[in-house]
Amino acid sequence: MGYKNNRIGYSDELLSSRSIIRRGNFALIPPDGLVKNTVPGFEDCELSILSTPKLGATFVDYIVTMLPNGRNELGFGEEGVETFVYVLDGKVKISDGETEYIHTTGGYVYLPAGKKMYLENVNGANTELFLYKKRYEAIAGHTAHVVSGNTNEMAAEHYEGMSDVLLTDLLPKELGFDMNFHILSFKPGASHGYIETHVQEHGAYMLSGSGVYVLDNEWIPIQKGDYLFMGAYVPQATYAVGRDESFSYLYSKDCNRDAQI
Ligand code: UGY
Ligand code: MN
Repeated sequence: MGYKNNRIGYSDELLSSRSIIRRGNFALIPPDGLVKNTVPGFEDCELSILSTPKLGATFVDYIVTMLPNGRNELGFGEEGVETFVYVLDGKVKISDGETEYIHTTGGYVYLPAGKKMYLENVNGANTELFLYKKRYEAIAGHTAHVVSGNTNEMAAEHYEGMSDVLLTDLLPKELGFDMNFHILSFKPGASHGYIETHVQEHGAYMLSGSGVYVLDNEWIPIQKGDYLFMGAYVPQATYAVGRDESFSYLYSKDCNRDAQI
């Protein structure tokens, strides 16, 4: 199995953890508790599974370190499942079996249900990825399509009228898409304008800086490299802390679909 942080043997300190798991509600998963999982198809990759339906999510998130020869030639995804990859650090070749995309840090690809994602590390060193999959919820008259881009080349907009909070939408605002990925970036001292309570779920990976997050009225310190699951309706907001670096995170959000009854 092995730990993601590659530590072995006894700790000199008392055992402790910042992890908080409230199944169906929210979870904070810092890197130190993560183990490496073997997933068929991922060769020379150190992969940890984050959110799953067992935690209360309707999607699955992963953090993946591709070693220099890392690859997935079998194809990530399955019938009826959409996939998304974001390059946290490094360089990777991504293919849907027809078209190839080379992406460096900040690059991403969304593949609609029906296409498998093939991956190859072309960095000559490790490459770090964030991966996502979800069962696609189709609606009549609309479809999703392949999207490829790099967030470093995209314009961010002021979030809810606040100039020190920036929002980037990674996928188009089209009804064919049943989810979107976003990056929210808070300058130190910035915050949400209010505590949100909504039906949509989030899986969020902290890209930079640090903050204090309120989840279901618990105030939780959080920093780069941590992962959050926010379940439906969990009250949520953050204050960014620190001096210079913005507190930024990549997150998924379901959208464009009515609630089931
Ligand atoms: O889009 C969102 O719901 C976002 N503002 N949520 C969050 O940052 N927790
Ligand atoms: Mn939200």
